[in-house]
Amino acid sequence: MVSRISRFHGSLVGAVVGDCIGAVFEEAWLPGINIDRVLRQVEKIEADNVSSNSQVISESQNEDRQPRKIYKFTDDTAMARSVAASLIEENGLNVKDMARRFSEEYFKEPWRGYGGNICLNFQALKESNYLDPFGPASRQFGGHGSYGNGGAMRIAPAALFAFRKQMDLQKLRELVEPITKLTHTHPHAVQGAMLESLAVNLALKTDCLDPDQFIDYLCDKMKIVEDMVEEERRVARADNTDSPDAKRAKEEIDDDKDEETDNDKDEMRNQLSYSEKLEKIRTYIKQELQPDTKEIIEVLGTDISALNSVPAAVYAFLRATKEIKGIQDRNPFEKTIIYAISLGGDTDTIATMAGAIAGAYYGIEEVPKSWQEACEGVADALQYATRLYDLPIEHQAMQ
Ligand code: R7I
Ligand code: MG
Ligand code: MG
Ligand code: MG
Repeated sequence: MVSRISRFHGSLVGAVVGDCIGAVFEEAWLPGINIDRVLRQVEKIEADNVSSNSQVISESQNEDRQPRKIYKFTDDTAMARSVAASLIEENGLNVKDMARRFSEEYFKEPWRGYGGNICLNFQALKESNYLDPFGPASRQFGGHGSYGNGGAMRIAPAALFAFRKQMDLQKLRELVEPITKLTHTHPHAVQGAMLESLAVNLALKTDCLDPDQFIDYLCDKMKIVEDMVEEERRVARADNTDSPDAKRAKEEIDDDKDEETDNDKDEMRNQLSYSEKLEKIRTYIKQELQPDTKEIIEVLGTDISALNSVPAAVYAFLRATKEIKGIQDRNPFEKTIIYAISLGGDTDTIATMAGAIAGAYYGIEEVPKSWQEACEGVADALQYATRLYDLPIEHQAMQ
């Protein structure tokens, strides 16, 4: 059986290698990538070759070997590291500390490939000296907040923390929701971070994976989460409409209103919810023949929004338990990452989320050493995982 510490290491390192390797393809924003092409990239990493490559921005020297390429992590890992560091240092959630870490990290290395609008958020947080850590995010995009996947992509350390503290669904939500709302207040972003954290948390405690049971659990929990998030939003709207703060915020939002286009509204109306997408995944994994990439892109989505990327990451993890042509000789962790990237679109983020789930189930032993050596930030991820694992257990209500 895979030890728990190996799973902690596997999850955070899995997230890092998914980000670093996925980032090679992110900018191309391809609608699906031939699996052989992804495989060739992975083989290149494994062969440790020295040819020039635009993703390579630093080199490290091995004693007898030629200079080795290091694949840089992106914003996904940069933000996950802040989540981990804050939870560890505070032994709990301190939103101002976390907001400060996000923002300082961004201003230190703004070139990590951050989402287009999140940067304004960091600027506003810094200017207000983090006095209102949720304010700037809540005023973005006409007041409904970003629906980007930036909340879900960084949440794995919180899932490990929640596992250590034996949190139930309610406690998990009290942790994940504020972490997400520091930058993303849209319900889809919050629900997406919940789905990713539930999947990592479940993978950590699953000893013998049954894809049907795995998806059943997530489906049940996400139905509850969707109801809770919607209800809270409805109550907040009803409570807030008359307060002076709300009036001031509304003025700022109105200035911003043109950001929410009719296109956005149309898109929202046509989308399946998370639990509906999980139902689709349930159907897929029961089938003999798995759907092709085109169908996954159309039904689950592979873009920058949380709703159109977190389900694809969950599916990649489950898909890797089945035959995938061209990569059958690879272990299931490797299959998860290669398949996740082959879906195209937001490759670093889908691969980081899938990697966090797969690593939490298969453990660090299944993450190839050559990948670990080639990706920046692996040593830190191992340390963060150890420190999360070593946090004191506090008994909270178990389900
Ligand atoms: O979500 P976020 O942190 O971006 C994460 C992505 C990952 O792929 C990373 O790897 C990195 O490449 O970026 O950043 P946000 O700026 O909050 O959201 C990302 C983008 O989603 C925005 O720049 C918008 O283009 C789009 N977006 C929206 N567009 C219209 N209406 C997010 N929310 C909205 C919206 O409400
Ligand atoms: Mg990124
Ligand atoms: Mg990007
Ligand atoms: Mg991305």
